[in-house]
Amino acid sequence: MLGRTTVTQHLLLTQTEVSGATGTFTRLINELIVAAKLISREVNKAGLNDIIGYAGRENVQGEAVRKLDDFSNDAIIRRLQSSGVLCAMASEEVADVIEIPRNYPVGDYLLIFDPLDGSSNIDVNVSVGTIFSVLHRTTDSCDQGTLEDILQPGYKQVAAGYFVYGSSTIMVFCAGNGVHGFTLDPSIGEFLLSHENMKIPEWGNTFSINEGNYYYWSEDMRRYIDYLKDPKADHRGYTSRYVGSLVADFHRNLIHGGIFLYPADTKDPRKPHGKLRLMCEANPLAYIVEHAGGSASDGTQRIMNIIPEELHQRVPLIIGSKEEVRIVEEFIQGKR
Ligand code: AHM
Ligand code: MG
Repeated sequence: MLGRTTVTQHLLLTQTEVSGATGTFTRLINELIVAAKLISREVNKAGLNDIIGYAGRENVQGEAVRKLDDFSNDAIIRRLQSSGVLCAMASEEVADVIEIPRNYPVGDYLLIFDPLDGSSNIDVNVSVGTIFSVLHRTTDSCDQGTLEDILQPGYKQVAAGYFVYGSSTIMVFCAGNGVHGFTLDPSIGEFLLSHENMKIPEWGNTFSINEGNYYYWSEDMRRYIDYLKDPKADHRGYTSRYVGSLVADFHRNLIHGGIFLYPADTKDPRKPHGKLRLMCEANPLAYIVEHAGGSASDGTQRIMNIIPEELHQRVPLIIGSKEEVRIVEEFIQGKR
């Protein structure tokens, strides 16, 4: 415990390995960490203050916004907008690109985030989280970033990660040199290195999907889930786990192996590609899982190869252990 590396030490150490590093990126991540500590604090005392429940409006996607969604969104925007390292941000909760106010300096990075993933779970003490993606601007300018800067495919991300506000608060992060996990020690307010160089097992026996949507899936998806549950099938048996918070389901599978799926369904004609969002949910987790040795697909292609067309684009997400993702793709592509 006494000798554990803090996240700041870790960032500074890895920064010295990058030639030409200026410390700007470290500043970005440090501000994000401060925002996450503020969110973690609010989540931890959610039953005690008047922050549980709805804010009384809907977001751009027609979903009811909760007070903690608003708090988390504001915490990230306010910490980061004055950091001088970003030229724009985008949030699941905000319709358009979030500009940097004119009185603050502008930098070269872009931050895309889901401020409080799984927030419908907050009233019942189930884990929620923050997901983030970092890009470098494509337009050559010292002015505000644009939608064009934001709409980059996932393989262009320079870093990504998430925080889970669960039984402990953990940050999992990758900037291209391994996936590392840091657990918040609340008594000293520091994230300490707890999971170095994380690797997802190549196989796993956990599947994670909302089976309530079974009759709205494609025939191939139903066949796949039937296969997982078939005691006579040629596998070692699967178990089902579904928290309903993507970050928590993903984090469990990252550690133990397995697969998470949110496929396309016909339940809501406004969401033909499933529920999850490419830019602020699928891409950052795809970046993490690939760097940990797993994979992420929409069933026919790598998530990080998808060229985004709009900010709040949704995408079917199949993510986890490499072999498990491969089997789903075989079902979807008619090879099984
Ligand atoms: P949110 O970002 O608004 O919280 O929505 C995304 C969440 C994911 O965390 C989770 O995997 C999914 O929605 C659960 O959806 P469903 O209730 O349809 O299974
Ligand atoms: Mg979410």
